[in-house]
Amino acid sequence: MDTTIQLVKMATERSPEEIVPFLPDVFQKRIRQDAMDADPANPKRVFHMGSWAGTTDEDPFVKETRTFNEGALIWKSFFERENMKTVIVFSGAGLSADSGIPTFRDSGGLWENHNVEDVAEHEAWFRDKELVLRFYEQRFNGYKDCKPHLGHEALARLEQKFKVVHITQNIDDLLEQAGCSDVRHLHGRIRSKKCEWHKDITTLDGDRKFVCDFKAEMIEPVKLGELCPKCGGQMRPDVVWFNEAVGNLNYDEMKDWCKEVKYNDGIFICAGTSVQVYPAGYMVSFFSQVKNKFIVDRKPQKIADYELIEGNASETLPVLVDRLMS
Ligand code: BJW
Repeated sequence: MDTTIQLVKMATERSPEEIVPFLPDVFQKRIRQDAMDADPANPKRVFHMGSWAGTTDEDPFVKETRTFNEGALIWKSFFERENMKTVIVFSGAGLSADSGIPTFRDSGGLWENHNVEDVAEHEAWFRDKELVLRFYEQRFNGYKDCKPHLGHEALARLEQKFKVVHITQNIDDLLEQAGCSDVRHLHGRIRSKKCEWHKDITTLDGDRKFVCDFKAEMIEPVKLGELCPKCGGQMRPDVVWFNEAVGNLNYDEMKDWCKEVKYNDGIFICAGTSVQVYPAGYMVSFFSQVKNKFIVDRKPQKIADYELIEGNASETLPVLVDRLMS
């Protein structure tokens, strides 16, 4: 297929982020113009948009008007996002507390009734799988009916004005439920399960047994005896325990975000974490070079020159978000 056609076809089918690096300037300019002009109510215009790509007889868009229209709208939002300032929200258990999910280290928190080393350490799994699975069954059932609160909803509202990236230590999906579109889970997700020999698991002793690639959505809590359909290992929750590497923390990406936030007058919000667990905790010192930065917590601790906002996330976040949006 002609390279031009191929590129434009890609532009309708893949995300802009994926293909921008391959697009020559002249193409970007044209797509930008057409995307800005795209009108969902006027397919004729879309047909016209397709026709500029038709440098050969084989114009793919004559048959794909709808796809191209959808593609154009995705590009439109991409270009609009490009001009937005970035907000990075780093969160922990305190963000979900007002939705009824207990934190770890507060009084009444999870670690008051459980020894961390019995249920959330890599070695604990091999000592007593049943105990660990029972702990996560309770957690799964506790999360099942929880709903986002006004703080989560406020964070979702930020996307009307900013490019927002959530980096959360939480394993619940309350941010997604509230409508947040870019959520990275550093410590895994309660609604996912994986094989105990999954290749994502990296331990300090460099054990080479972790080679399987089976993961699935968790509809019911994992039970002892539920085996991996690929290798026969015991299934486990897809979370990160102590002494397992936090594979989802990409330092290069973090450096890029930090630069962008710092030089583009962006914002960093740290919400509801005691900052006691690493490497996640490094985020707070990493972003301390940023000018607009906040710690939102029921008991915020003084770190560098962060502005401290004290109180429950469901009450303080809506106020902070209104302030940032105005
Ligand atoms: C409210 C509120 C309301 C309440 N409104 N606010 C230095 C560097 C690197 C590593 C280490 C290091 N030092 C030690 C380590 C090792 C270790 C570690 O951090 N240990 C610490 C105890 C010191 N880290 C690890 O082992 C990590 N892996 C690793 O380092 O690997 C190295 C490696 C490299 C190469 C090969 C192999 C290995 C893994 C850490 C995994 C953490 N896992 C858990 C469980 C996840 C699954 C699950 O959820 O069950 O993650 S433990 C737990 O702690 C969970 C949380 O995400 C995490 C953080 O807790 P969080 O969110 O901060 O909660 P709390 O309870 O502490 O705080 C709540 C806050 O909310 C408080 O401030 C309240 O005031 C506030 N609050 N109500 C607003 N309504």
